Amino acid sequence: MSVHVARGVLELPGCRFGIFLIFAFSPMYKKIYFASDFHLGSPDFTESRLREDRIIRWLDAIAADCGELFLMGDVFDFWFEYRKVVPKGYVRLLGRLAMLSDAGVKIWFFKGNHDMWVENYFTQEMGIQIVSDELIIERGGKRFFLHHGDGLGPGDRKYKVLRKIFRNPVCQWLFSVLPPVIGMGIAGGWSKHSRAASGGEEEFLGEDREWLAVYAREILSKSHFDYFIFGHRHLPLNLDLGGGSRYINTGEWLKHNSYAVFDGNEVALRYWH
Ligand SMILES: [Mn+2]
Repeated sequence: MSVHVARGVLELPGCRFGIFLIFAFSPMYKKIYFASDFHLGSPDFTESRLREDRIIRWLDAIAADCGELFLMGDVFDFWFEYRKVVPKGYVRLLGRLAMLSDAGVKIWFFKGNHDMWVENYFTQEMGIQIVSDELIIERGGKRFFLHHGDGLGPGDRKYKVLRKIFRNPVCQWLFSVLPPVIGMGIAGGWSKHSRAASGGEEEFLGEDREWLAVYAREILSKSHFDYFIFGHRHLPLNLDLGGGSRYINTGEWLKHNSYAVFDGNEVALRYWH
């Protein structure tokens, strides 16, 4: 039956309209979206649910023209995947991501400093690709350097040590054998002291001192990229790095509701209201 319909469409006199349709719906014209730092779960259930609803409305709005979705880290304020158990909550977000993925949207999930303990659950359930560190891609003839942004650039020595411990397989195994009520309890306490929960305003340090811009310039001295896209900073940024390169920070969704979108030609920083 479907074969007959397809043949019927091709045999229509308005064949050019058919070609238009093929182009109009081809993935070439779909946009690429980048967002990070939803920090779902923080500071409490009620506020997190409101934020989750906002994110859902945004996902619904972009669904029609979204070809790829890059979740650039810290989607969850804490996530730990036990061998057979995952944390409660976030069903709406997970449901929407599953819907998008089933509809053909390629989804990437970057490990953030808050949710680096993802294993294969999202991949198995939703076909989401997990990214551990940086990801270098080329789209529309542009080169992208993508990373959550934690542990890069000068300074932050304490966190860089901590990151090694957090990412150590033995340490992760030790944590995984703790009963979840203890493990999640420790994580909850730590999460309360995190930046997201404190609600402090992030201050722009200037183009020369923003450490991810410093890091990007360092990379640029070795290799050209059109776009560096990071999260983690909790400050939406769109900075000119010179030589046709830009540093975009996707910001966060506690206050800014910011995201980046690539239309096949350039990356723009946008806000969802
Ligand atoms: Mn972060």
